[in-house]
Amino acid sequence: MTLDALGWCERHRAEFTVHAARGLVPARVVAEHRSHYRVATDSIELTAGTTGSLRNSAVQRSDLPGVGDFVGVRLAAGDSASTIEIVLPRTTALVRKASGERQPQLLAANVDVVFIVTAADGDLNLPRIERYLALVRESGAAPVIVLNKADLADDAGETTCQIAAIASGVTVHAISARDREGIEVLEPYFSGNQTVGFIGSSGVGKSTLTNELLGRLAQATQEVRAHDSRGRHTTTHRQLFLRPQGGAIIDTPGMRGLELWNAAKNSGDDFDDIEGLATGCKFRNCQHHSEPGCAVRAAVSRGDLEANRLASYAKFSRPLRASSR
Ligand SMILES: Nc1nc2c(ncn2[C@@H]2O[C@H](COP(=O)(O)OP(=O)(O)OP(=O)(O)O)[C@@H](O)[C@H]2O)c(=O)[nH]1
Ligand SMILES: [Mg+2]
Ligand SMILES: [Zn+2]
Repeated sequence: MTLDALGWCERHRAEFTVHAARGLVPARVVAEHRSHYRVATDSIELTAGTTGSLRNSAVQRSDLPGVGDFVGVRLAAGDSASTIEIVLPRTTALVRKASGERQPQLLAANVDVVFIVTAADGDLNLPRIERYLALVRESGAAPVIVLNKADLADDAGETTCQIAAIASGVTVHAISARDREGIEVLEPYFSGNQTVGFIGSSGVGKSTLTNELLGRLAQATQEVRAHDSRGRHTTTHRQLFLRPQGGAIIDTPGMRGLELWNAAKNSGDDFDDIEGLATGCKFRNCQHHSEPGCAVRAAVSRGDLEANRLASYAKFSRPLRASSR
C-alpha cells in the first residue's frame, strides 16, 4: 500500500516534512477504540496510543484524533507502545454538535464526500434528511443522498423527487445495495482515492453498501425489525476501509434523530451500547426498569453489560428518552 492509497496528497507530504525530520511516520486513523487507535501506515496497520502532550493540548474531545485523521506516529521501540504525536490539520470534519454538557464529537475527518443514506422501506423523514444535510454542509465535505432499498419502494422515482425538492443542488441516487442495483453510479465518488463517509439511521443499509463497494464482507449487517423497519444498531464503531479499487469508506453506526444530540445532557458519553440493546426490548418506550421483555436488563443478568453502566444511563438519559418519544 502507498500513502496515496490512504488519501494522502502532496499537501500532506509538505506539511509532514517537519514531523518526518523528527522521526515520525505518516499514518491514517482507521479505527478508534476506548483506549487506543488502529492506524494504517503505508506498509502496515498497527495499534497506537496518544501522547500526554497531545491529550493535554486538546481543548475539546473533537480535537483528539478520530477516524480519517492523518497523523504522525512514533513507532514502538523496545517495550514502549507506538504513539500518535501529532494530527495534521483536517481538510473537513464531520462533527456532531456540542450541546449542554455534551462535547462535540468527531464522526469522521478528511472525508471528501458524505453519503447520507436513507431507506425506501420506512417512513420518509424529510426533516431528518435536512438535518443531515446541515451537518454535512458544516463539515466542508460534499453531500450526496443515497436512497437505498429501492427494491422495496412502491415508487422510488417519486421518493427521489420529494427528497430532491428539499435538497437543492444535491444529487440523489436511488439504489439497492443488497441487489447491487445502481451502485455503479457511486464509483466515481471514489476516484482519485477520495474518502467517502456514510451516515444515516440504523438499518438503512450503510454496512451492506460498504461491503458491496469493498467487494468483501468486512462489516456485519442485520435484519431490521419487521414491524417498524427500525435497525438494530449493528455497527458500533466508526471504521475506515480502503478499497482495493481505490478510495476509502468510513462506515459509521446508525444515528438516532439529530434532535436527540441537541437535547442531550448526559455525561458526554454515548450509551450506544445500551441504546443498541434497547432495540431488542419488547416495548419501544422501555425504561429498562421492570418492564417484561427488557433486553437491556437481560444483558446485565448475562454479564454482557455492567450494572453501573445501566445505572448511569438511567440517571442521565431517562428524562431525555422519555421526552423524545
Ligand atoms: N431489501 C433490501 N434490503 C437491504 C438493502 N440494503 C440493505 N438491506 C438490508 O437492511 C438490513 C440492515 O442493513 P445494514 O447494512 O446492517 O444497515 P446499517 O445502516 O449498517 O445499520 P447500523 O449498522 O445499525 O447503523 C440488512 O438486513 C440488509 O440486508 C437493499 O438494498 N434492499
Ligand atoms: Mg452498519
Ligand atoms: Zn428495556
